[in-house]
Amino acid sequence: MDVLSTAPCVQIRGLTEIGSTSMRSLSAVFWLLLTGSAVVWGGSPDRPPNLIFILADDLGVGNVGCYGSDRYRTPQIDRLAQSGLRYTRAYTAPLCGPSRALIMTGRYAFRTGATNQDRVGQLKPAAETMLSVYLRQAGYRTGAFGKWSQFPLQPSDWGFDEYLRFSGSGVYRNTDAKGESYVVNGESRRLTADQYMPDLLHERVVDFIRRHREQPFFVYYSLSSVHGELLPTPDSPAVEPDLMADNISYMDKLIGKLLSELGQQNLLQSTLIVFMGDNGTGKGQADEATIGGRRLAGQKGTMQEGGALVPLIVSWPGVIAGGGVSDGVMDSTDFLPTFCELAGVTLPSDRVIDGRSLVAEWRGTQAQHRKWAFVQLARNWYVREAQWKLNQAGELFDMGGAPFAESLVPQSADTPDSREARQRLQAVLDGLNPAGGILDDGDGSGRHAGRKKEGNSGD
Ligand SMILES: [Ca+2]
Repeated sequence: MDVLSTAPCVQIRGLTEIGSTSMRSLSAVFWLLLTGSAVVWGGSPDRPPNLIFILADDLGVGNVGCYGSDRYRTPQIDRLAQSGLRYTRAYTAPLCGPSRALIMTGRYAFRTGATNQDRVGQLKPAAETMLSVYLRQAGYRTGAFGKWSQFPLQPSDWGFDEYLRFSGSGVYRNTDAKGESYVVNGESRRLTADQYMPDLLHERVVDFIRRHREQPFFVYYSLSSVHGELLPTPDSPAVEPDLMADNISYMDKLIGKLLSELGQQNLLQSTLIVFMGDNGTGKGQADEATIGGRRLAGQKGTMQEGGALVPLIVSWPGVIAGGGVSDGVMDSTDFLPTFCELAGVTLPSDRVIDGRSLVAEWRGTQAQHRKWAFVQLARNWYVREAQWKLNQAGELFDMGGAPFAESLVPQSADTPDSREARQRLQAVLDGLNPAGGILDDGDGSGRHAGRKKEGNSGD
């Protein structure tokens, strides 16, 4: 089905997309004629959706309004959720680099070696293929904007046509040493005193979309927000700013501006938007990221729920029904096969892709696309079902109290249900066999490879 020409006009809480479907269909035909081949659509005569992947940094579920945050307000992200589907059991790795490697390769860390931050920096394009490469092969224009750490090389070495990247994490102003310069398509530029990196990123993303709106595009929009060190935003009060709340609000405002831009460009129906956090709330912020007065168990960098559970919202009006909440387990390796299916790309047969496509679930032809997620950092891992979690040491946890509590179930206290869960999840781990893959060589923190903690891998 060509969503461009047949999707109904929809209203997203104040964001009206005025249908000009015939014009867009003509544009698609024109593009096909221009290129002379349907291969730009991934072998399909229908234009695949634009893909905008917004990745917030260190933003946990307790920082997002529609997840029940007590303290933080995110009206624009909430509006995005109302227009699409919000996942309550989305899992990724509990640290930036390993999490991003899962998203971009669709493969677990014990296969790629991306078990800690340093190891992510050792990934090689000759060995691993990023989502951007597959999408470019299918005719997408690909752009990466924002944080590129902890990946090595430049986005252009990994399949991105265009990029703006800064160094490290959490760059906002040039007052930060790592914020003095940034790189645009290989050219280093100075961040000036009047420039604010989140605004700069927004402008680059909008510019990219405007220039490539006549063909399918993939935007990897990798935010500074809300990784530390946090600074006052342009909207912060001069006196006693609440840095976390202010930065969340500013990020939220920019997402609202992006949605408005897409609405003005008549691109909402033809664009799949993903909003996700790359890992749970950081340690310094986790006590305040409560939901219903309760703190999550664990935080960024831990193997408890607050490490790997992240906010995830997908919006694609006309395909994904609005206002949905999914309690199905979702794993961040799933984006690669999902996006490849949408682009018409056949997955490679020379390697294991761990992710499973979400497309049938989104189209309503399948209830849930998977029963468990796998989470790894360094030499620790677990497999997580909706109600249970089993780790590398064979410890089973009853997750009925998640995300606030997880209860160890000693084997001696097994019920018939827990005994079955133990066997079922152990069979999953046996099948994956993480210990038989690339073993972590680091200090166990998930940050460093083969050396002590006093390195400079960032987080
Ligand atoms: Ca992060």
